[in-house]
This record gives sequence, structure tokens and C-alpha cells, in this order.
Amino acid sequence: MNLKQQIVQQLPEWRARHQRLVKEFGGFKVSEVSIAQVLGGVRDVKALVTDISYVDPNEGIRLRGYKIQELLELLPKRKGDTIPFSGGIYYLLLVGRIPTYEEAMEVENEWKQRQEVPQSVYDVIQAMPTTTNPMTLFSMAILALQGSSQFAKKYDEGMKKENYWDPMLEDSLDLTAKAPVIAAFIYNYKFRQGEIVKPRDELDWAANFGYMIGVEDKNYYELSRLYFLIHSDHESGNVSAHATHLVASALSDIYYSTSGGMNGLAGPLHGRANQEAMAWLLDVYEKFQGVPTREQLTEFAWNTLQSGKVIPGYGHAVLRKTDPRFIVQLEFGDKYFPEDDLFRLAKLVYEVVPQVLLQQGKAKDPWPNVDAISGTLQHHYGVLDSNGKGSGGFYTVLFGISRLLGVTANTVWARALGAPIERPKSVTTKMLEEMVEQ
Ligand code: HAX
Repeated sequence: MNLKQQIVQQLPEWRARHQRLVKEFGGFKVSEVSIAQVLGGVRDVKALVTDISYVDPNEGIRLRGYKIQELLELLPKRKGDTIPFSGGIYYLLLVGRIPTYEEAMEVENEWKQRQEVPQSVYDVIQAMPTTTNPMTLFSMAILALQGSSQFAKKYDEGMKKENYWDPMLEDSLDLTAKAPVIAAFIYNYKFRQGEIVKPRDELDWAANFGYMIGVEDKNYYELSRLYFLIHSDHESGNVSAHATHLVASALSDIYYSTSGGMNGLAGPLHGRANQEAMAWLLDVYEKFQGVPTREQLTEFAWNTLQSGKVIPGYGHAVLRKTDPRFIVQLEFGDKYFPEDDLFRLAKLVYEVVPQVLLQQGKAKDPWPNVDAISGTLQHHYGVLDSNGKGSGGFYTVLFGISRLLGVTANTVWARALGAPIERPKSVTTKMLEEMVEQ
């Protein structure tokens, strides 16, 4: 049974479960909202639903019920590889069960058939100065594909609501197939004389990304597979996921919605934290001409806090323990390059910064998140974030390639389950004052 048939088979049960909840228990209170939450980023208000992933504050992300470590063991791998290829994780996110090797390869093959990027997208990127932020180019490139949306076309032809998810899936496969090709071109445009490198047939989706940016190294291919797996989804409330969901709820197609989501990912408190974390580590390394002592690092961290800045890569809105996505990256570095200076520095930061944040007593989560170390792994293989002229941001594009898997899978299911237009109600400050004074 192919990917689409697997979804078709599940639809009646999921639709019935949602309908029953609304019909029989529509008045049941899931969450109450305090003024602190209204004025504080709606933190912890349970008002979204997804069955694709869930973040437990203490144990971290589970994708379709599986922890990262379990997925690394259970998802299919190609012969000779140690990390599962990305077709398997996309299948899992979309279908909800660990695929067989053949099923995971079916996704990889779909991607191969859809990976050709139209010349107009290259033209859009090349029309921009090479100093443009890579996330701007990535978001523009996604939007430049909008004219090819099958959902938009079928919508105009009067498609029935119950079928919305089908062309949404087609668009999602088209977009995710092209994402590494586009991202690699953005990298090459900024850092490697603008070569257009076509993917190779014998390589998988993640490995091809490495090949296209000129890092022909089996270990980097493994890192790409790991990176794209761990960054794929982080439940529904984070900015990129929520922004994509919100835009798509107006029945905007996958290109409009994910371009919006990527613009949120570009923010320093979200995906750009991977770039900021790397920049912070490089600042430390430059200042102390190498890996500093524990005391020097402690002082540097305090200086960052005292200058009113956050320490990037640390803290989280939901997590309250070290992010398991940080841990698997730490294990990767320990396995392949334990002596790398910046990797050693990132490990020292892990020993020092949580203690500093705990002592400061502000951050609810003093532990590292996914972004605290990911840049050092890329840096080891010579993959740049910036050309040093203030035009950094490529590491966030890497995050974006991966996050497209999660947000598109969620959007397919939102359409399949008929998620309505999202429209929370706002009030005025005066209304809040009147409420509390009553
Ligand atoms: N360094 C310094 N101060 C921090 C901090 C950090 N790493 N993390 C939290 N704080 C501060 C907050 O700025 C806040 O201060 P104010 O009261 O002065 O505003 C206070 O601690 C309480 O914040 P919180 O409730 O613990 O955290 P939030 O839910 O408001 O924010 C953030 C969560 C991730 C945005 C926050 O921890 C942060 O800014 N971290 C650094 C940036 C970062 O790593 N972002 C990536 C997060 C993961 C992700 O989305 N990746 O894409």
C-alpha cells in the first residue's frame, strides 16, 4: 500500500474521533487562560492539536510516540549507514508508523522524481545581492514555487473539502523534494561562486545535500541524516509550526504557509538561535585565542547576561531538561571528532552555562536546546553560516529544510481533518483592567 493509500485508510477513524470530541464533549474545558498568559505569549495554553509529535518538558520530543534514540534504532537505514535516511522519518510523520525499508525508499523515490527546481527559482535568487540573508532567499524561493501549487489549482476548480489534503500532500512532496536543492544553491550562491549542482541518483535526499554543497564526505552525509531527523518537528506551538498552521488555516497553499513559517524560523529566539549560538562560541574562541578556562568562560557568560542579552542555545519555552536533540549531536561529535576545538568549547559551555543561568535565576530552563551545538558539527566539516560580512543565517536554512518535513506533514493532516480558519479573540487593555477590577 503506498503512502497516500495509508493515509486514506486512516482518515475515517481520525475524522470520527475529532467529530465525536466536538459533538459529545465540545463544552469540556481543556485549558484556562490567565492574564499572565494573555500578556505573556499564550505560554502553556492548550489550544492546538497535533498527533505528529509531542514535547514532554522532562523527556523532550517524541515523534509519533517515538523518542529520538528509538527512531535512530528503528527507522530503516541504507546498507553501511548508521543513521536512518530521511524518507523514513517523513513517512513516519505522515503515516504514523515506522515504515519498512521499501516504504521509506518510496518517499526517497518520490523526492527524486520531484526534485527538479525551475529556472525561475534560480533567477529569483540570483536577482538578489549575494549579501542577502540566506533565510530571506529560502523563503523567497519557496514563494517563487507557489505558481506550481496543485492545491491552489484544484481549489480554483472547485475541489471538495474532504479532498483538500490530497493536493496538499502532492505540494508537500514537491516542496520537500526541492528544499535541499534550493538550500544547496543558496549556499553555493553565497559561498561557492553560484554553482548549480544537480543531485546524484545513487545518493539519498540528505546525503545529496552534502554532495551539492561540495562536502563529499560519508560522515557528513550521516550528519545530514541526523540533522534533518532531529529538527523535523517539535509539536505545534513553536513559531515556525504555528505560523505555518495559521497561514494554512486560511486555505493558503503549502508555499504561502511554509514561507510564512520559515520567516518565523528566521527569528533569533527561534531557528536563528543556531547561528547566534555559533557566533557566541566563535566570539569566546576569538577572545581567548582558543578554548578558555572554566573561569574565563563563566565570566564571559555573565558579561553576556549583564549586557542584557540571552545566551543563545540555552533555555526553552517547554523543555525543562537537556534537550535530547542536543545529546544525540553531542554523541555524534564525540564519535567522529572529539578533539575539534569548537566542539570541545561547546561541551565546556554545557558544563558552565547552566550553572550561570541557575545562579541568575531567571530562565525557567537553564539547559541546552537543539541549537547549542549544531553549528559546531557543521563547522567541523567546513560548512559556513556566514561569509563574515554580516550576512549569516545559513545554519537556519539547514533547520528550515528539516522543519519543512514536520510543518508540511502537519498541514496535510490539518486539511484532512478539516481544521477551520484560526481566529482567537483579542481584547483591549481596558477590558482586561475592567475584568480584574470587577
Ligand atoms: N539566556 C539569558 N536569559 C534567558 C535565557 C537565556 N538562554 N533563557 C531565558 N532567559 C530569560 C528570558 O529572557 C526571560 O527574561 P525576562 O523575564 O527579562 O524577559 C526569563 O529568562 C524567563 O524566560 P523563560 O520563561 O525561561 O523563557 P521563555 O519561554 O520566555 O523563552 C526562549 C524561551 C527559548 C526564547 C529563551 O529561553 C531564550 O531566549 N533562549 C535563548 C535563545 C534560544 O536558544 N532560542 C532557541 C530555542 C529553541 C528553538 O526554538 N530553536 O529553534
